Amino acid sequence: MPTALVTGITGQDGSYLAEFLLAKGYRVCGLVRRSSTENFDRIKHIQDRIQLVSGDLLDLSSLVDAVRSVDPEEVYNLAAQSFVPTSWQQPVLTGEFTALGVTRMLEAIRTVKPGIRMYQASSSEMFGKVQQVPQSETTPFYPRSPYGVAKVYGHWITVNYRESYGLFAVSGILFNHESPRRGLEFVTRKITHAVARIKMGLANELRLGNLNAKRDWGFAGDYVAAMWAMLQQEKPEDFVIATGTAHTVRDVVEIAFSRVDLDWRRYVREDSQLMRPADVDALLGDPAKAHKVLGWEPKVGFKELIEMMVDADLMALGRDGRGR
Ligand code: NDP
Ligand code: GDR
Repeated sequence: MPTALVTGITGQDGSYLAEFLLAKGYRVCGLVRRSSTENFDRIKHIQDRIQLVSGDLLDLSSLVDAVRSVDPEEVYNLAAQSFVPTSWQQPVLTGEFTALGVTRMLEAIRTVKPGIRMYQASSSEMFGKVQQVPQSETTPFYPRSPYGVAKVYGHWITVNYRESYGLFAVSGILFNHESPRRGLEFVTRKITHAVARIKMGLANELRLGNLNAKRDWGFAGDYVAAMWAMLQQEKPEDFVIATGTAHTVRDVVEIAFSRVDLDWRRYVREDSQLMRPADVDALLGDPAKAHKVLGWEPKVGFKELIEMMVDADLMALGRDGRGR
């Protein structure tokens, strides 16, 4: 039975990846940081089948201890400060988690067990002000936020440890992926959660920033399969993971409101406070290499994804009245 260590297991992707690896017969261990209250909502349904170890990306010795005690064959480094607007408010902390945290994890692996295969969660935000359309593995980076800059560092340090020390360390450049487990602050979930609240009579307005922003949105459950596939290859290589289609924030709004037969124009307000200092206007991925080499294809389409999220938010609200 192979063993995987997943950092960020309490996050959206960590929870889907843990389910995926359990189904493949893995022993799954997750790194969790200390908190005054437990934050295991996304993994409580599998908690009796996974093992949690404590550690923090800020603390190298905790990572060394975690790698030593778990003794994994594979490490998935998903932990990060992942919300782009927060990265302007906490740029140094974002750099510590999202950039230097990667070096700490690579160092822990190099020191304890260099044969480990490591997946690094890189991001389409690295393309930022895009230099090519669509974006592929060879498109130059131009990040537009402290988060994007930190991810570029994480990406290149992963490449560098591969080239310097021969580690099997790969970087998946994933475009936006969503699900009913997406954090409430990200735009798709903010919209679907608000639509459910408006439908239930609990809210009457949704304030949004840039409605024209375009993203290549897929389903998180599909994307974790690509992470695993990258670590099963003969040689370590980086991959773009995307659907190859893009939509605007306005498209998300239209689908979500029409799912519950409401006219979005009556509820949505543009709020300049929610505009970013420097936004990423449009991202579109080219997943051709992943299709060819990994045999990876997304299964859930855009409309189906947004409707799935609206339905889940409606169900959750019906269940506990708060949608959480
Ligand atoms: P989430 O924000 O849902 O989860 C982030 C996870 O990181 C949480 O489990 C969080 O723990 C953990 N974490 C944060 N800081 C630390 C730390 N200092 N030490 C240990 N753990 C920490 O992110 P997603 O699941 O959406 O994304 C997973 C990864 O993929 C991230 O690196 C993100 O930047 C990247 N990514 C995501 C994309 C997406 O569209 N979702 C696209 C491309 C890349 P806690 O619960 O304690 O806060
Ligand atoms: P993003 O996701 O920044 O692409 O990062 P987010 O859902 O936050 O924003 C997408 C686009 O929507 C516009 N937008 C709004 N965004 C939010 N959050 N709230 C709003 O009210 C709003 N109105 C308009 C934004 O301006 C932006 O253009 C996500 C994260 O998961 C990163 O960790 C990951 O690396 C990238 O996706 C790929």
